[in-house]
Amino acid sequence: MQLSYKSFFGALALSAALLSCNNDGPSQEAVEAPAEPTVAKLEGVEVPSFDADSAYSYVDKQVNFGPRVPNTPEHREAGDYLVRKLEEFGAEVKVQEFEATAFDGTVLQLRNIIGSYKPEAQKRVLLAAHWDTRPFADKEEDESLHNQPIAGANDGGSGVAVLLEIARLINQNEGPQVGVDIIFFDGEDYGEPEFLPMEDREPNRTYWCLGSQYWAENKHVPNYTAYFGILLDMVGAENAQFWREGYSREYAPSVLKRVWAWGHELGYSRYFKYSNSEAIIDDHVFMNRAGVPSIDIIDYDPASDFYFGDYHHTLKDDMGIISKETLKAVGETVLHTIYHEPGAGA
Ligand code: AHN
Ligand code: ZN
Repeated sequence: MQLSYKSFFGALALSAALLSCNNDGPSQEAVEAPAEPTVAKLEGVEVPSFDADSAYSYVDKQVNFGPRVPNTPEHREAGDYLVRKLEEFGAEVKVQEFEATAFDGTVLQLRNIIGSYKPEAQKRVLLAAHWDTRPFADKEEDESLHNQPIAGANDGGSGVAVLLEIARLINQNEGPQVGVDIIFFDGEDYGEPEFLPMEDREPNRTYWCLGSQYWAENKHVPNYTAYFGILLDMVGAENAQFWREGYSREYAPSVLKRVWAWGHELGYSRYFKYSNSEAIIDDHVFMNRAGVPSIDIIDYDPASDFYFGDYHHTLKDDMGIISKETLKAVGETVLHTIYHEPGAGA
């Protein structure tokens, strides 16, 4: 019997979902930091400097719309704003509108929002983040709060904000040699709430990452591919910890190496840790499934009591936990990685 690529991937994905969401399973593994992480620099390239105040203002703007929960006016308005910003920043914008069915049968009206730079360039990099926010504060201790939606300043807001700032900079300066696609995925955070009993869950499928699952099956450009992908998820909390996540190590080890080397080169080793964490179900799983070797920069620390930060999926995830320094560490690291990537002719 032949095990198809997809069912193999699906099985992998699901076992990891169970592990990571329940915060158990094998967790930490220290790895040696390379003596000197080496970065490959392109001569004569000027990397624009990341403006952390600007990025912070984009988090604040999103939070001010209210929770970006699918099928609400706040979600629609925030999505319209993201389309306008990418247009204002000179990207070629495409919007994928689609419906997806949630774990509880609700039909969600979703939009993936895609902005492209140098759409004609053969060699491309894909940068992504999810823009929706979680409908439930299901990790609050107080059960009466479980059905409240979260502000999602970090979970949702931060990744989008860093990418908007990168879009602004690409537009205002000479862009990188490679083409760049920025995708804001919808419906990432509509996975089953923690309080939903196991027997009420459908095995063998994931209700997380609905937008990236749709995109993997319906690319915005036929036969689209990219040289590599970077997913930003929860990249704005004070004292964020980015470990080398399992799928990233498995499917995109060289990308991980380059990004971490830039993080260290730029002085951000307190965020980019040379430690391995287990695999986590996130949009990069479907970016990889779509053929783009992709990593996840995600705030996840198996050495802490919470694994994800203590704000995760609680009402604490608001502007109070956002740090300009963290946004800058991630923004600068990603900018250097893409600006020092040679174009197709090089
Ligand atoms: C799971 O908890 C299975 N995945 C985490 C992906 C996620 C949720 N990222 C942000 N919110
Ligand atoms: Zn979340």
